[in-house]
Amino acid sequence: MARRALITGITGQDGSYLAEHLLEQGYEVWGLARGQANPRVSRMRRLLADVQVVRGDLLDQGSLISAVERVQPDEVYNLGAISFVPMSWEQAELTAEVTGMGVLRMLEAIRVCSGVSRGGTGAAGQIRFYQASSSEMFGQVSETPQNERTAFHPRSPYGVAKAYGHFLTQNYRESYGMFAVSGILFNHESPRRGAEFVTRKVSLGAARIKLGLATELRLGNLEARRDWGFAGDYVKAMHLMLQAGNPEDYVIGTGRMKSVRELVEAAFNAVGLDWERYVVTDQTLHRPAEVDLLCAEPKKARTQLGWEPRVAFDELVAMMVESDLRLLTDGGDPHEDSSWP
Ligand code: NDP
Ligand code: GDR
Repeated sequence: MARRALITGITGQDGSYLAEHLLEQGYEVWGLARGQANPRVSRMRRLLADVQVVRGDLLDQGSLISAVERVQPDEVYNLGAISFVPMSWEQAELTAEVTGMGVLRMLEAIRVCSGVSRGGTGAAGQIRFYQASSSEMFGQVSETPQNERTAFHPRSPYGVAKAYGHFLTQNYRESYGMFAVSGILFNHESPRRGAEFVTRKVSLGAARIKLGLATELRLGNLEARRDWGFAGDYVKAMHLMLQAGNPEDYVIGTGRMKSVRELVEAAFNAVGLDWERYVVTDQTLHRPAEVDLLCAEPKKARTQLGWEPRVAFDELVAMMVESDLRLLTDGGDPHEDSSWP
């Protein structure tokens, strides 16, 4: 019988790549979708016709229990979150509820549906759980590169909520014997990345300027450095973590850092333009507390899971810029939320 996976956050970037990967592996894939008339659900259905949809919201405990009861999954991937860091200052309580407490509700839904009690039972390992933890938990880093033992110092309400979800996942593993793991993923991007995140904002900006649709691109801190990889590579690590013999947490990244400035340079080079003529820095786009740098040490994932990133930074930027040039030339909709500058 096909293994069954339930993915929260199915309408997001990672949800789509993970669903494609699991379908290729022969899984029956279910996506949890919220809202009465969520336009992202119909868009997702067009891209992923074979994914079945179950309604539910990370804010609603009962809906998660019903979803787990209905789907009877072998694996649950909890990707749903408020994931845009600046939004977490504007709506800190909502971020805590969705990104933090949502993890508790999902773990409780699994615990209740599989009849798991304190100390663990035979049923404890039946549903395997993946939590989408984040390198934002490292925040103001205490060492570079960061690995599974590096201390956390989150710098945003988002990072704090993710740290709660991370420790809770570990705690359910230790308290109930659940197969519950966290992937501490560093930034990963793709042509499907939301337009509010810097890589996509830059690829869309460069493409628009190249096509004469815009004359400038406004950005915040150009000195921040990140370890950027390709989302299609990273979802494979999520799946591998749930196939391992033991439930453990893993850092996933490339081990290479680039600055926002280097990202901009690469994107404008890809369209043959000099970025310094078009990029304007804007103080209002700086964050109340910045994460200056993040760089992964993915050694554990390499040695224990056999996972390696395949797409390098320059290739990733070129892929995103080319995709946005095509999209804009064809008159496509970049699915932007214009409320974010
Ligand atoms: P996206 O922002 O693209 O997707 C977030 C998803 O969460 C959407 O499908 C959204 O659905 C869903 N969601 C939001 N609120 C709720 C809710 N109340 N109930 C149920 N679902 C909800 O994120 P990514 O795909 O980029 O990331 C996936 C996960 O990985 C997130 O948890 C993110 O924090 C984490 N992560 C991402 C990294 C990255 O670089 N991409 C790095 C490290 C961690 P809707 O359509 O309903 O809004
Ligand atoms: P991040 O991603 O906060 O790392 O979180 P984002 O792309 O938003 O920012 C990366 C860095 O770029 C700087 N920056 C800008 N960022 C945005 N969005 N817009 C700008 O105009 C801009 N100018 C400079 C930021 O200050 C920051 O330093 C992502 C999300 O996917 C999280 O959910 C995930 O957990 C982490 O990656 C790992």
